[in-house]
Amino acid sequence: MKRLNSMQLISLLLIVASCSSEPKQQVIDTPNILFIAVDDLRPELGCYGMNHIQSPNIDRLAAEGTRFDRSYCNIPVCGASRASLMTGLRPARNRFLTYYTRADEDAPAITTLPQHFRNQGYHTISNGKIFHHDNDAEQSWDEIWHPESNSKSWRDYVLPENIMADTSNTRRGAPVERADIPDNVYKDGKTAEKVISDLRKLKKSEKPFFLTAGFLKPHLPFNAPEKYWAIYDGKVRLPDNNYPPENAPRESLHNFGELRSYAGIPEKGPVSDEMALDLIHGYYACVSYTDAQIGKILDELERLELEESTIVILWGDHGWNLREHGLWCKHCNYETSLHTPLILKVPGSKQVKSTREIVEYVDIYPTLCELAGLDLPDHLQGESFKELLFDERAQSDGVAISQWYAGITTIRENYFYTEWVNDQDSAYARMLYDHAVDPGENVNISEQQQNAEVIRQLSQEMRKSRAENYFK
Ligand SMILES: [Ca+2]
Repeated sequence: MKRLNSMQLISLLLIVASCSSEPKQQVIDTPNILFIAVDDLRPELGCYGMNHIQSPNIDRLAAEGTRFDRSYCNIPVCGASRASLMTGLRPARNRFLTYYTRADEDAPAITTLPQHFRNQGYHTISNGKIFHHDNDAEQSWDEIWHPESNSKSWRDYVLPENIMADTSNTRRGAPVERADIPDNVYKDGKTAEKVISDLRKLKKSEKPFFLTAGFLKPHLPFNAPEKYWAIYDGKVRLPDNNYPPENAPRESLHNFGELRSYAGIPEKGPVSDEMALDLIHGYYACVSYTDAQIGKILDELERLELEESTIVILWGDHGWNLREHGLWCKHCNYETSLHTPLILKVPGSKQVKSTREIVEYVDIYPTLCELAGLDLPDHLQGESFKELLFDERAQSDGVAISQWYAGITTIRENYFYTEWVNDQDSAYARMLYDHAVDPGENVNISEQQQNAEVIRQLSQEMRKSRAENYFK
């Protein structure tokens, strides 16, 4: 694979050189990696057919690479999803369950994705939120950098009233902030500038790089500069399904505690329509703000002529509920929490534009290794989906398994099946949705007799996937 990549790169560079009197890119035999992680970004983007969202830069990347239409995180919470993706290990009964999980505590002997590249001679840089804030796996990196906050907490407010109200983790400032400030005042603007300066530095280096950009928005609080809010003034709509699915098990729903800690959100009960519109507006503003920062980095990659030697991957760590099922935040087994944007662009190759094959986040580690011609560490539990990038007829194994505590979701074809299991591995609640007829997951059909065989198969699939080490 390494040789093939080199050949492809060299061929491309010869073509580029023949078209120009100036020497272009230094020929390298190992592609760089630009690894863009976006916090809480669901696939509500222009390139996913959502024309009400302004995301021209992510759309451009998607147009040049492969867009994955059925990509799923393995666990819908920031720290655990990242720990799983970065180690290539699935969450299990006692692994990667919570917000606080440290990758290096849970799996001390595991070589992380960037660490593996580092061991092969790559220069690795962590910028912003890649692992979970300070819960980083330090052995992975040559350099670690985090942007400074404008306020006392990580929530990075700039308006005095929000800074005043944000006194502790249980008494936070407003869930949204609309401030007429330049992009680089908030953390993500600073991150874009840092990554750009890294690109300039790395351009001069002999070593290949694994450079990351970990953007914090659209994570709460939805703080974005005024101009990104203005895009959506008067254009935000509420979702149709502001109610729990028919026959939904109570285990599938939660009280969106993450949102309730913000000022102005009621301690219990639903969020008002007015507040819901403001929250959705803020989320969209943050998506467009982050998209603009990504654009600055992609522009610099092109300007430095590093595009021809750099693989670009963009992913969101999990989905988000914007009032679907009456829910907010992630932390559940509905598709809104599990479905993620994933885009991969490989230089020097004609790529498949998009694929509806099912992939999951444990597959990213082996895929990047294969694309860079690196060996696959023995511990990996996912499968490379490299073939999907170049062959329209290629297929994945067709299954994704995601977990939120005791609830385990098996995704196959049009079925989304969740089973809640106890310590004896016996199910005490379940739900099944058929996206062929119910893409919004509004009617749980797990107790309908005609679905018994489908459930038996999906349940078996789930147990097969976990057999390796789930109960350890
Ligand atoms: Ca997150």
